[in-house]
Amino acid sequence: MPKALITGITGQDGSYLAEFLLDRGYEVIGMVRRTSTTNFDRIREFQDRITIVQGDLLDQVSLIHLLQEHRPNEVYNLAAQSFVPTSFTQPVLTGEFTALGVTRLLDAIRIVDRNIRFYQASSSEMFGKVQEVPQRETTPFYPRSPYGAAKVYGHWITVNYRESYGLFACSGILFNHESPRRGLEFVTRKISHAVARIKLGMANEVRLGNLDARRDWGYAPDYVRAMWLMLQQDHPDDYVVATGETHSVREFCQVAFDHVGLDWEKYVVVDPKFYRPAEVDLLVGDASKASRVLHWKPTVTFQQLVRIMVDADLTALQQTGNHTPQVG
Ligand code: NAP
Ligand code: G4F
Repeated sequence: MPKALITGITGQDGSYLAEFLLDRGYEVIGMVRRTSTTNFDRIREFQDRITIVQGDLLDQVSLIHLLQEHRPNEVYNLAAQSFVPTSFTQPVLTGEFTALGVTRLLDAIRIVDRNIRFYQASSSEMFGKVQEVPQRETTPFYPRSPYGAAKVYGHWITVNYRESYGLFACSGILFNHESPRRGLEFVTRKISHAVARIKLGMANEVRLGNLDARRDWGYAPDYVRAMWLMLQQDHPDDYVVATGETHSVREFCQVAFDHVGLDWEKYVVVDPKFYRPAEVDLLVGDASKASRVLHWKPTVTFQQLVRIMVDADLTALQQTGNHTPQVG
């Protein structure tokens, strides 16, 4: 039975990846950091089928011990401070988690077992002020936030450990991917949740920042399949994973409100509080390498994604009432 260690298992992608690997017969070890209260909402349904272990990307000794004790065949490094606005207010901490955390884990692998296959969660945020449209593996990086800069470091240290020590280390340059499990602070979920609340009479507006920003939005379960495929190849490499379509935040609002029969312009309020010190205006990926080598293709369209998210929030709110906190 192959064994995989997932850092960031309590996050959106970690929870989908764990389910995906369990379905393929993997033993799954999920690393969580110590908190005073647990945050297992996304993994509760299959928690009894995985092993939860404590570790922290800030603490290299914990990573070495984990690898020594559990001896995984594959390590998926999904843990990060992943919210771009927080990276502007906590740039040093973001660098510790999202940049240096990658080195701590790679070096733990180098010390414990160089045969471990490693996946690094790189990001389209690395392209930032884009130097080419669409963006591909060879497009130069120009990050626009401390988060983007930290991910560039994480990307290059992954390449460096592959080239220096022969590690099977891959970097997946994933464009935005969303789902009903997306954190409430990210724009897609903020919109789908607000649409459901407005439709149910629980709210009467949603305050957003830059409606002109364009993203290449895909469906998270499709993207975790790409992560796994990267580690099943004969050679380690880096891949862009994207749908190839780009849409604005405004379009996301239109489709989401349309889906419940409401006019978005009556409910969306632009609030400069949500503007960023530097913005990424346009992202659209060229995933032709992933298609050619991994035979990967997205299965969910933009319109379907928006409807999946709105429907899930409507159902959850109808079942549980208004228990979800409103967040910025
Ligand atoms: P997410 O929902 O924010 O999950 C982040 C995970 O990292 C959580 O499980 C969090 O644990 C954990 N974590 C944070 N700091 C940690 C630390 N010091 N030690 C151990 N664990 C820590 O993110 P996601 O959307 O699933 O994304 C997964 C990865 O892909 C991230 O690296 C993100 O930057 C990257 N990425 C995401 C996208 C996207 O569109 N979703 C696109 C490209 C790249 P807690 O539960 O304790 O907070
Ligand atoms: O949903 P977002 O916060 O995602 P962002 O910044 O693109 O980052 C996400 O995708 C990256 C991949 O490219 C990941 F690496 C990263 O970890 C994260 O998962 O914002 C999307 C866009 C931005 O341009 C933002 O300015 O939406 C715009 N926006 C407009 N109003 C808003 C809001 N974003 C948020 N979060 N909240 C708003 O009210």
